[in-house]
Amino acid sequence: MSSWIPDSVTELGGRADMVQLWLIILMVFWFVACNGAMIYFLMKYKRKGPDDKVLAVRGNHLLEIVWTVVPSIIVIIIFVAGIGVWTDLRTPPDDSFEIRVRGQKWSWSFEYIDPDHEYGENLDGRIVPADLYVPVGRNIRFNMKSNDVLHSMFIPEFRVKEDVVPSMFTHLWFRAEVPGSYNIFCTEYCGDKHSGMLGKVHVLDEATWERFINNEPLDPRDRPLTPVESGENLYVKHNCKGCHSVDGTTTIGPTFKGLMAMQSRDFSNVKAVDFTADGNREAAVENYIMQSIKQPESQLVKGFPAGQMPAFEGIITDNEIADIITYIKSLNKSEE
Ligand code: HEC
Ligand SMILES: [Cu+2]
Repeated sequence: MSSWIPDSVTELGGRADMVQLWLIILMVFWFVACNGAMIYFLMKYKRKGPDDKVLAVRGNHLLEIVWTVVPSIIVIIIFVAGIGVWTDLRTPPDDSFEIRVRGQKWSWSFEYIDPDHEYGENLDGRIVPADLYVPVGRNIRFNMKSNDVLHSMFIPEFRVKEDVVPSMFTHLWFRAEVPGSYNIFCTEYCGDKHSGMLGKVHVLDEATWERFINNEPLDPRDRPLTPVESGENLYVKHNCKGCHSVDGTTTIGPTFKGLMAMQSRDFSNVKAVDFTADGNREAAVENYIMQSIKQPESQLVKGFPAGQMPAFEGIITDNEIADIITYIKSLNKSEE
């Protein structure tokens, strides 16, 4: 079953595939059998002429019983096989490791919940955007919620899919048996950049997982990112890119180009920051950007509607915001 759908890398996914495969085999068998018999009888009992008398059959109890009992048994077998996989899919094992998932326009973020410090002091509360890292062979439970509209979490290789809705937690769980990187899709149309709401689950072997929890580069040959690189990385992973260009074009939000110099945008709405004050204007703009990322509604740029940009308070750390600002500054530098 590998050529036309992605390989399953979970045990449950393999079982779901088997149920699906047998359903398809049964459907094809009965389709051919019923239609074949029908076509055969159509030809065999075609009326030969006006004198050809039709055979009058009044009923056959044996036949009635057979074609009631046999399909009933088949349907019961399908039900038992299906409900078994379904129940297991819906029931996370007790020892599952919890990860909080937040969906918002148009990105995913993941927060590790490790209150007992099973993985050391470093992991509890860590938030990563777009790319989720998990250890191989571990039961993982997603606790999911949307910050805005309806989304849906779909990981084809794990055979799991579940809606992500505002004001309600939904769940799914999986245990990936094969290290590798697997796609995450949003499968609930959620606006303009819905198709760009992508992510990956990276299933790590033990050694790589150790490096991840200790905040080391996953590949020992990699050097740590510079602040500008880290800022650009965050810009892509949180999908700021979906709404903010860096080349001067206005898309859903204002472009980041010229932001430090406060070019080509109308700040007359923004009361919280006094950009005209003498002294450190750079610091004023830095604080304005930080506030705009945490609480966009608090200071809307003129000409853009409220309710577009999601609030990143609690999702992006101050340190990461500093990297994003360094990245925005680097854009303006290359212009000069
Ligand atoms: C869904 C679209 C969307 C996403 C995603 C988004 N923004 Fe925005 N952003 C907007 C809109 C629309 C505005 C203008 C209205 C406002 O000020 O909130 C804006 C305004 C801003 C501003 C003020 C810009 C200015 O010119 O004064 C900053 C800074 C900003 N966003 C940073 C970010 C960063 C950083 C990210 C990613 C972590 C991000 N945005 C993700 C839509 C978005
Ligand atoms: Cu979505």
